[in-house]
Amino acid sequence: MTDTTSRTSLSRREFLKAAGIVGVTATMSTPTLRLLKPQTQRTEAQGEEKWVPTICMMCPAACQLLVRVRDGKIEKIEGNPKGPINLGKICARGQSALFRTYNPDRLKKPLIRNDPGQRGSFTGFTEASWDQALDAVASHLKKLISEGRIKEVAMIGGWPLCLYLEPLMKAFAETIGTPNAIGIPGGACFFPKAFGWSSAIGVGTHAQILTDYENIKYLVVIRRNFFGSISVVHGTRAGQKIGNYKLVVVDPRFSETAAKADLWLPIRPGTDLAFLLALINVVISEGLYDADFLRKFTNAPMLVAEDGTPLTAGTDAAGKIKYLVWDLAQNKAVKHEEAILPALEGEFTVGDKKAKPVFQILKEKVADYTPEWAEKITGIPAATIRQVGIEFGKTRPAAVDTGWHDPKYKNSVMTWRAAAILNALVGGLIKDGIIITGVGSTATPTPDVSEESVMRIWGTKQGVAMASKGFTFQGFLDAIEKGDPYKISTVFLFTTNLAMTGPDSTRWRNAFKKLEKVIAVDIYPNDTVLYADIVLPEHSFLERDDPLYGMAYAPVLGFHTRVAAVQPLYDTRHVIDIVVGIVKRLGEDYYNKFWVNFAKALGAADPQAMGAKLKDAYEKEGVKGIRKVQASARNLDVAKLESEGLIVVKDAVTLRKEMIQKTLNGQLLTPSGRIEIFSFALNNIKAKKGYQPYWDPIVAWAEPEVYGKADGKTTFYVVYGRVPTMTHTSTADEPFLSVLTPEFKRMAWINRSVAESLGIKKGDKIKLISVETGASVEAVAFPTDLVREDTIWVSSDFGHKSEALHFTKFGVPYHTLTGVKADPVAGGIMSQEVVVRVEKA
Ligand SMILES: Nc1nc2c(c(=O)[nH]1)N[C@H]1C(S)=C(S)[C@@H](COP(=O)(O)OP(=O)(O)OC[C@H]3O[C@@H](n4cnc5c(=O)[nH]c(N)nc54)[C@H](O)[C@@H]3O)O[C@H]1N2
Ligand SMILES: Nc1nc2c(c(=O)[nH]1)N[C@H]1C(S)=C(S)[C@@H](COP(=O)(O)OP(=O)(O)OC[C@H]3O[C@@H](n4cnc5c(=O)[nH]c(N)nc54)[C@H](O)[C@@H]3O)O[C@H]1N2
Ligand code: SF4
Ligand SMILES: [Mo]
Repeated sequence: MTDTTSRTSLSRREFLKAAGIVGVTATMSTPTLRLLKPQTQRTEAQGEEKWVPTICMMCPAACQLLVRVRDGKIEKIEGNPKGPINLGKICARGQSALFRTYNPDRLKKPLIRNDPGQRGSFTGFTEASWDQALDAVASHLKKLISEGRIKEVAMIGGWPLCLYLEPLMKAFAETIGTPNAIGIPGGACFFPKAFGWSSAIGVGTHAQILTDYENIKYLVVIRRNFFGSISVVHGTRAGQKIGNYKLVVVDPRFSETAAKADLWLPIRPGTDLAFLLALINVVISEGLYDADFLRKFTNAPMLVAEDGTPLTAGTDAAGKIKYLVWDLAQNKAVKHEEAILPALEGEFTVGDKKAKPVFQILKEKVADYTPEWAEKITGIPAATIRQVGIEFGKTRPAAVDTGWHDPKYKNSVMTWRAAAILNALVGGLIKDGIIITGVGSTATPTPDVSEESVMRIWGTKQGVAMASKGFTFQGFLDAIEKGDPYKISTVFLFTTNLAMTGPDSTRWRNAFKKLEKVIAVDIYPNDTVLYADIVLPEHSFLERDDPLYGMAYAPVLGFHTRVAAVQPLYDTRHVIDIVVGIVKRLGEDYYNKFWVNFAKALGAADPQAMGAKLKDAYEKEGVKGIRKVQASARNLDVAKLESEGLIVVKDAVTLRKEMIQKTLNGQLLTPSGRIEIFSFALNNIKAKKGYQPYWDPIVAWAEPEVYGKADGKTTFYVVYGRVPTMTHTSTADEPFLSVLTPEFKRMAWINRSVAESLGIKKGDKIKLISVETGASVEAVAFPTDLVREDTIWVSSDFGHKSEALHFTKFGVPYHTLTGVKADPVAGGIMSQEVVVRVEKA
């Protein structure tokens, strides 16, 4: 690890000068306050201030902002008080977002290099005009097209693109003719968790479901840290009501959320599923479940034959599966909606078949998952598990939190499925506890990707059940290195720092060196950008107008946008202008096709007509024109949208009522339209692949790969999390945030008594060595009682090597330790299936 201290402080002074912030010394102790104060005083006497609405892009939480601008300069950023997402609040990263525009390290002009041998460093680049850079991209694509090699192009997106403009990337890919375009967040962030939830309620991404923090009375949080891995929509809501609910935080280390909890349960990593199964056991065996909810809202009464086949009765007009229940009132099997009192328990004879309600099977299944059983697996005392189970069952509303990030283990899907089932048992779904957001209420099923895509072919080969969704970007490695299933020669990196955020990051770095051409769209010379041949710098988010977006996360249905707060400082472009600039150079046909594909990817009912409108509007007014077309297609008042930044079309009360009604009517996105205690999706996987607990149609214990592999003496589980003042690897170079982040959050946490026995002291350099691959990474030790004895905790935000970043400091690039894997259901990266040895460096 390089010592960056001296260049950091020097550059900070330079930065302050560059940002025009005078009167600030580099010796400040509370930089936040002192930095902002002089500027406020200095500008009071000057031009008129204006407040410009936008959406924060410092992390994926999409907080709604107001930006104070005077004399063409950004002075201050605040939460938009009208914003239903963050309710006027923002975090430290949002506050410091102005440095995203004024950071001197930004990419300021397109860059081209001719010697691919220099990939991996910032040397060898020459500044280019936009015409030169876009011509270079277009001529490479033309060459691939003329040689019939266009499928060799892969487009990989990071969260800043995927959250907002994945349709742009997909339309670009479709237009040039490659099936290989995917964002990394699906496999690296959320799909296993989302699929676990959606197997029960039809939706499950963090944008689609929200814990009802306003009303909750008992909250169990697993694998999540909403006060540390912040998104204000969750943190604010949970924080404002703290004290109104009992908070139980399950985490192998003492997180920021654990610090606010009534009960912290330091669980053995990867075993939350056993904990949840034992809670289910307690809730059922103590009779604390909500039978009425289960009967009305879920398929818990559905009859399942002895051979495991559900008794179905065709589909309705909307394609939803109809099924039979035993009606105790009529004493016969009828369709669910025709029953007066569906049975939850017992065994019945229907025709020549013996069948039991799903709830009965669940009860029998979890009978062995006692707190005593779970204690052995999780390390949490049985008495504590029983106590939590009883409290959870007796308090209403109670819920297991939605979670956000979890591609961590082989059993991640089943873990979140168990959370959903536990919530259903106490009526904590949709009506209470976990609610469906506006974005969730309008969700449609994720389409399959092309059968020819590398992601899908690779995922299928790995045996990933949901390979058709194409989230398995890991597959590009084999394609680049070995041409398997075919060669990928050209990669577009759209706003991703894949050289740090992809598992087995060293392998990614080496793979980038093997490519014919690498093109990166970014704002910073991050580690990944150093591997590019053509660098296309984007405007910062505060310098740009954006299209219209659905309001994710909020419990309302609404739309919002970005309005440019200031003119671009440098020779940068909007990513839409970049893509349009490329397709235009490919010729009129491609250009026209692009607009239709873009309209299609945006979900237009008539892509031809919408495409023509978008093209026309863009030619007249650029991105603002696109926004106008989108807004008028939804009958939204464009002037209001541009002045306030957002429009709510359905409030929280109306939305919730509608969702409850939809659930009762059987209109959820699940195959049966109801909450599925028996999952038809998982049952399909079972039919195709045979039975494994990882896709049990109801729920079952399934081990993580690392289970039992760390002894806490010489071998350890590695768990990671985020730091409140950092976002993944993209904020390490923010001068302000870098100063705000305490050093111990960059260190590797190791249990104090374990550290003592290994002779490791605070600040010692240590090595974490992967038991599986032998890969090793250096870290600075932080001995503490706040982590389990068998566990090492690291922040996932650090470890940059780029010499072009001047404000980064030390940290652990943990993805050098992770291998390339895929969980068997969702294809998630299994980012914590790692056991390490610890040595003094
Ligand atoms: N090491 C590590 N790996 C991880 C994670 C982690 O925390 N650490 N988290 C996992 C998760 S949950 C996720 S969601 C993924 C995220 O993976 P990535 O999407 O790769 O996340 P970041 O590290 O934030 O990198 C985002 C990139 O976008 C650039 N960027 C930021 N704003 C803009 C913009 O306005 N325009 C353009 N063009 N570029 C911009 C940044 O400079 C940075 O290079 O990573 C997964 N992998
Ligand atoms: N400050 C900040 N906030 C962010 C982000 C960021 O980069 N920085 N990124 C955003 C994004 S894209 C995402 S995906 C979310 C992620 O936010 P979260 O969903 O909260 O995910 P993590 O931070 O990965 O992990 C949360 C906690 O899980 C604990 N943990 C690890 N393994 C286990 C386990 O096996 N069992 C249990 N019970 N706990 C475990 C970790 O110690 C950590 O405290 O944060 C979002 N908000
Ligand atoms: S949580 Fe913070 S960084 Fe993320 S969008 Fe909100 S204000 Fe921005
Ligand atoms: Mo994420």
